[in-house]
Amino acid sequence: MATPPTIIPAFQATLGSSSHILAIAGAGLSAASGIPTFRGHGGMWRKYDAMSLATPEGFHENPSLVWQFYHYRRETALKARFNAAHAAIASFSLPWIRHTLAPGSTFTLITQNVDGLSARALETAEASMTIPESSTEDQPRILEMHGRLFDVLCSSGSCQHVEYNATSPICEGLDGTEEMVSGGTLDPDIPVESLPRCSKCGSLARPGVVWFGEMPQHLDTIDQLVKRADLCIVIGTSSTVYPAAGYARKIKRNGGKVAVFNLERSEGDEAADYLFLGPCEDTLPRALG
Ligand code: BJW
Ligand code: ZN
Repeated sequence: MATPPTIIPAFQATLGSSSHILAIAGAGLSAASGIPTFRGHGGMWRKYDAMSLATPEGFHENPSLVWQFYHYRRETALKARFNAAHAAIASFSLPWIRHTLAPGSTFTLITQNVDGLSARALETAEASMTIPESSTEDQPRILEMHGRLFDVLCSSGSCQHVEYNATSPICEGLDGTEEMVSGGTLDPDIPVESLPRCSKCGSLARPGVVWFGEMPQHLDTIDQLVKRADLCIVIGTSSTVYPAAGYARKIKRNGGKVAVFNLERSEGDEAADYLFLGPCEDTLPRALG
């Protein structure tokens, strides 16, 4: 396939004439923050079995393995800092900044990432500026469609209590086991009594992330936003996991434009009008700046 253009002024002209902009992000957005991706070089699914660690069946089979993996991911995310790409998106989320490039436009970031770094970048951007009184918006700035590492969910069907818990370590039974995981070994034998428990009913808790075969979050809102979007910015995702992988093509079919920011060629290129190859922490701040 021919390479779509990589011309920042042409992309910015499209930004300038867009009314409803969506960004769809994946693990590549957080790569520069030291969070491993899933499928590429050094990807987690090359080292660990996705079906054992990221499915409800895997959790049912061996919650010890799954909790260790997610404890390691929580500890890594807690130590990480958001990078220049998160910061560029966060600034662009603020209407009074975005409207200098894309007057009158709306914007939402739909992220598949569960590390919370985009939300942290947005909080920082919002806190660093005085918000003009006229800046009320009726649509969310971020939707974390695959959940959040720091949400802890009761696994009992009759309770379903969810709470935000960023404690480190989340429980004594997992303390220090992150060292084993980073070395590539998982301990299948931590007793369930020593794993995180629901603070309401005492049942075994699970990570509040969306596993294969589960329904992603905010789908109704996302479907509405995808229907009306006229520009889709695809950032650091292999575009292989659905439904997220289908959004750019839907927007393109509705007459919208697509810009892809990725280290390398990906499935998302199929729909691309613009393709910015390279680390998004370099390309995105230039394109949105
Ligand atoms: C850089 C970079 C840098 C690196 N700068 N770029 C056939 C057809 C359609 C669907 C299915 C199907 N068969 C099965 C399904 C369903 C399944 C699915 O899509 N499977 C595929 C594998 C085929 N999907 C589901 O089960 C989903 N639910 C669902 O479909 O419900 C039913 C339904 C929904 C809607 C309508 C109707 C019905 C749920 C999917 C849940 C995915 N869960 C995970 C784990 C989350 C928790 C956790 O984090 O542990 O989500 S799996 C993993 O993959 C994680 C990610 O969010 C997701 C996507 O990965 P991502 O982000 O794209 O990462 P990578 O590693 O793949 O790519 C990184 C990219 O970055 C690369 O391209 C690099 O080049 C690039 N990069 N550094 C720029 N510095
Ligand atoms: Zn409970």
